[in-house]
This record gives sequence, structure tokens and C-alpha cells, in this order.
Amino acid sequence: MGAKELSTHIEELSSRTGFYTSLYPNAGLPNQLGEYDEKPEEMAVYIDKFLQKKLVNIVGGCCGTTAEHIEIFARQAQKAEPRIPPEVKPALRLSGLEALPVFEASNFINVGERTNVAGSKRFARLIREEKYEEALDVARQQVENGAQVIDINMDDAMLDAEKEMVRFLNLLAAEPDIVKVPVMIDSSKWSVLESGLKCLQGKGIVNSISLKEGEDVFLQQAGIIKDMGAAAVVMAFDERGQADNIERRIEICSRAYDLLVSKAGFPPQDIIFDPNILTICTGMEEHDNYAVDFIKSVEWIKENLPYASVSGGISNISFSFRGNNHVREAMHAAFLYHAIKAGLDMGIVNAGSLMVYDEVPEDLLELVEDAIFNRKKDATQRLISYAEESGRKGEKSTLKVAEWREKPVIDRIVHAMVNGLDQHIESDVEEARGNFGRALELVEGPLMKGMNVVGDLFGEGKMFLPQVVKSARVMKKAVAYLQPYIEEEKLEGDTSKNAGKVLLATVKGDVHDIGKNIVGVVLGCNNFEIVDLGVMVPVEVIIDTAIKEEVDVVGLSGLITPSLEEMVNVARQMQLQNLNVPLLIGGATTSEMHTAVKISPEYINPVIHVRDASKCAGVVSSLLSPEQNKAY
Ligand code: THG
Repeated sequence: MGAKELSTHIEELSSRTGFYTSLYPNAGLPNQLGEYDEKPEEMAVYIDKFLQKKLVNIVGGCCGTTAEHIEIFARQAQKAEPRIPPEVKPALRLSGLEALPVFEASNFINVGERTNVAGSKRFARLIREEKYEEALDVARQQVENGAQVIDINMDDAMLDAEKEMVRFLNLLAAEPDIVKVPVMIDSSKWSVLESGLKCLQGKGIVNSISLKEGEDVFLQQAGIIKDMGAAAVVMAFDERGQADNIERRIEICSRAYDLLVSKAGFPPQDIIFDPNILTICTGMEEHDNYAVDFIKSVEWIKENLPYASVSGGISNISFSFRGNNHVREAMHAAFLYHAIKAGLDMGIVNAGSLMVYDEVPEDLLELVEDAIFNRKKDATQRLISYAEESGRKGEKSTLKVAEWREKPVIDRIVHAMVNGLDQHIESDVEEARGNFGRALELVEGPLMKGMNVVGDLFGEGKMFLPQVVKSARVMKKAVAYLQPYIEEEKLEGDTSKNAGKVLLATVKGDVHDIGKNIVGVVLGCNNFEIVDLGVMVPVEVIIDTAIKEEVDVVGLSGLITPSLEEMVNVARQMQLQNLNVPLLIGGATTSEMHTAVKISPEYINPVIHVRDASKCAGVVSSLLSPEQNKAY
């Protein structure tokens, strides 16, 4: 790569590494004859920017550069101030092929549980029958459903767990759409964990180690994990067994922490405690306080063991209600909501079937929370009665389905979106279309309203990524259904003139495009030409396309918090490469404040936060109208 092509990479690297940086670009990319054409003065423009921005400690030139190139760089470097490596704050940083950003503000990391032979009959059968393609699909579905890490477990009496783990991880390594996320290797056998570790790219997680065989074994295993650069789940087990009350959990976790940090030199940010999520509602009184104690221990760990994270196997809590997924999912939703409030950082879950806390029926929620908080003597009995009754009325209670189906059509659409139910969305949208003059109004009205509810719940920590993914799919289906009608209405209008060209992209690291797609539809209906680059778009692609296509406006979209930072980066690069078009910012976590304070200062041209798709046409027209532009 040449200096230009390296600019986004050096910027990213420089902002993240506590080490010194050295950059020696080629004289551009090779031409068709394999020669390098960039003149010293051309490269010098970029080198100077890197030096001014203090991105490099050492600079030079590789292929195609000559003594004249180096002479200019050397003169520039002499005048520059040295780069001071930033202090990198300790934090759990995981990666598959891509980094999993861990931010204080990020809701919760969900680990997909389905690739577990002990936790899924289907996956176990696929591995037993050596149907690896289908087994890989199970992993792929987890990721598509929003799992941010995948847990892989091959512990089964009938399987050679070590062999199967190695085989599956090696197969996974060739599936970039799956192993872009970090892997959590799950086994109760150390040999399986160690062999698995050798197959991991990036920085994964070992699940798990504990003090059950004493300090020596524990420290030795921790040392190997540290050397191989992984993080570790540490279970609250010791020589005396499993911790099942708050005192024992504290005793074991603090002892393990001290040993790891002081004796093994284990980075505390790479410790993930699992203080045992144990099954409640078993009918045994000794088990009634399990959830309460777990939640208390989460709080204690977060307060007392600096930089350590906390995780757990969420579905364990509800084993008593096997066969009744409705009750189980309600328990998971409520338990997660309260555990996350107490500080739970991650959890092993069934990413595809997470219920939204706010949507758990009120009567069921009360029963479930009575059981979780152990606040009524007969909580278990009453939850069992509820389960039996709803079981009799049919799994997933047909009654509940009928209830929301009887609401007015707009309410049904919002309900379907919030709960990720796509079954009736097309017929509901068709029905609602009769109430609106134009199909586009339906998108801008009720569908937007549904997405806004989802956005709010996500912001309040009551919805998680996998659920948002489901909502977005419902929205997509609705918009796709309306698309032909929207096109038709567009033809009826005046399409003779092209109002301008707009580039849209969901920034790198983010896969959410539902809002962006709606913006595309709305702008399209207003005669703007759309260049949609899709999702996960690297900054260099955005900029190159904007230049090549001579667009009039660039619009960036994103849903997750890390996208905010990436948008700042895109603005900075647009400035660095002297783009001269307005920049639009939109998406659930974006805000007027963040746009004004963090993004706008990076870019000299107008940077506008667009709250939702209903606003975009007005904003873009104002920006592109010679009369309104200045005032706007
Ligand atoms: N802590 C840590 N690791 C763990 C757990 C934990 N790994 C395993 C487990 N617990 C978490 N994973 C699961 C996976 C599936 C289920 C529960 C926990 C589950 N499965 C259905 C069942 O058994 O009823 C299976 C249904 C089916 O066959 O599809 O509930 O606590 N560190």
C-alpha cells in the first residue's frame, strides 16, 4: 500500500496501541507493470499529515521510494514532534477475525449457547452423525441472530471431545462470517480446552478453569491461557465444591482473583467470573435463594475485583420448566434484566429466542420475579400452576397470540416489530395501507414508531442485540412488501429531474441497516439518486466511492455505540482527504449532542444529525438548494 491507502490503518493503529509505530509505505500501489509511480512530493503530502497528527514514531519508504523520497520525509520528520503512545486502559478486548468492542456503555455481550452437544439435542446429533456442514449452520445462525461470541462444547460420553473440538474449530476457521466473532471454548476437560486454544484465531475465551483441583493446577492452567493470549472464565468452584451461597461465592472469587493476579501475572481484565447460575423452582427450599445470591455476587465482584467481568449460563436458571419455553423465556428475560442492572457483563444465551422484558405478560412477570427474588413462600408453586395452565392451553399459549391479534392494526404492527414477529406483518401492512394515502406515509408513520420503541427499549437496557436484529427483520419485510407501491407512487410524481446523489453506508463494525434502508427509500421517493454501500463499510470505501461517484451528500448510519467512534473517524478521514460534501449522521445511538461535539469538529463541511427517516428529505433538499443552503 501507499501512504494514502495506509492512512486509515495508521490512524486506527496509532489511536489504539500503547507501542511505538513505524510506517514505511510504498510509492503508491503498483501499476500494471509492477512499478511504483508516486512522486516524492505526492507522498510527502500524506507523510506530512501523519507527522502533524502525531500518528507515527518512525517513518520511511518501501517499494518504489528513492533517496529523493526519503530526503523529503527526513526533512519533514525533523520538524515534527514525536508521537506519544496513548495510555491504553485495561479492558477485556476479545476478537475473532474482527474485534469485539467492549465499551462501558455497551449493553451486554451475549454468547450463543446452541453449539453445545450437552445443551442442544440437534447439535449433538449433527456432530454424532458427522454432519458438519449443518453443524456449522447452527453456529452461523447464532451469529446471524446477533450472538456476539459463540460457545462451543463437545463434552459427551459418546464422543471423543478433544478430537471433535479440534475438528470443529478448524472447520470454523474457514468460515469468516462465523469466526468474525470470538469463540468461547467450553469443556470440563482441560485437555480439550488446551487443544482447542491452539486452533483459535484472535483472542477467545477458555470456559472454564477453577480451583476445584487446587491452586497448583489452577495456576498452571492460567499460565498456559495467558501465554496463548486468551481470556478465561473462572467458575466459583474450589476443593470443597461448588459455591451455592453468597459467602462461598465471594470467598472463592476473591481467592481466585488474588492468585491469578499476584501469582500467575494474569491480566485482571482477562478474568471472567462465573459465580454459578443455578436452577431455581426445583421444589427444594435450599434452592430458593440461588438467583438472589447470584445477583448479589455479581454486584460484589464488580465492586471489589477491579477490571474483572462477570458471566453466567442464563438458561440454567429455568431447567425446572423444561418443555415450557414460554415460562423459561420469561424467566430468562426477567433474570437477565436484573442481573445486568447488577453489573452482569455477558451471558450464555439462546440468542434466537430472547423475550423482551417489557413484553413479558404482567401476570407472568410478577410470578417470575417472585421466584427470582424469593419474595413469596409459594412462588414456585404458583409459577408451576401457571406453567401447567398455559401448557394445557397449548405451548407458547395460543391465547396470548390471539390477544394481540385483536388490537387495532397500527398497534399490531408496533407489537410485531417490538417482539420480532414476522408472521402476520404483510397482511397487517396491507390492511393498514387502506388507512393511508400513500404507502410511504405508512413507513414514515407506524413503522417508524415501532422502530423508535425498539430504539428506546434498547437504550434503556430492556432489549438486546439479538432482539433488535429480529425487529429489524420484521421492518425489512414490511418495507419490502410496500416497496412496489412506493415505486408506483413515485412514477406518478415528477421524476424528470434528479434532485442529487446521496451515498449511504452503515459504518464499519456495524451490521444494522434498517434505518439506512428506510432513508434510502424515502430519499428515492423524493427523486434523489442513492448509492447504497450496505453495511460494515470501511472508511476508505466510503471515501473512494464518494469521490468516484461524485456524490452530493454522504450519510452514515449505525446502531451500536462503537459506531459513534467510527463516525468520528470517517469525518476525520473525509477532512484528511479534502472531501467537500455535507455529512449526515443517523441511527439509534447517534444524537444531536454527539454529532455537534464529537463529529462536527473533525470536518469543515456541514455535519447534520438526522433524527429519523421522516426528516431526511427535508434536510438533504435544504443542503442542496442554492437558495436555502447558506441559511440552513
Ligand atoms: N457457565 C459456564 N458455561 C456453561 C454454563 C454455565 N456452559 C453450558 C451451560 N452452562 C450454558 N449453555 C446452555 C445451553 C443450553 C441449555 C442451557 C445452557 C438448554 N438447553 C435445552 C435444555 O436442556 O432444555 C436443550 C433444548 C434442545 O435440545 O434444543 O437449556 O452456567 N461458564
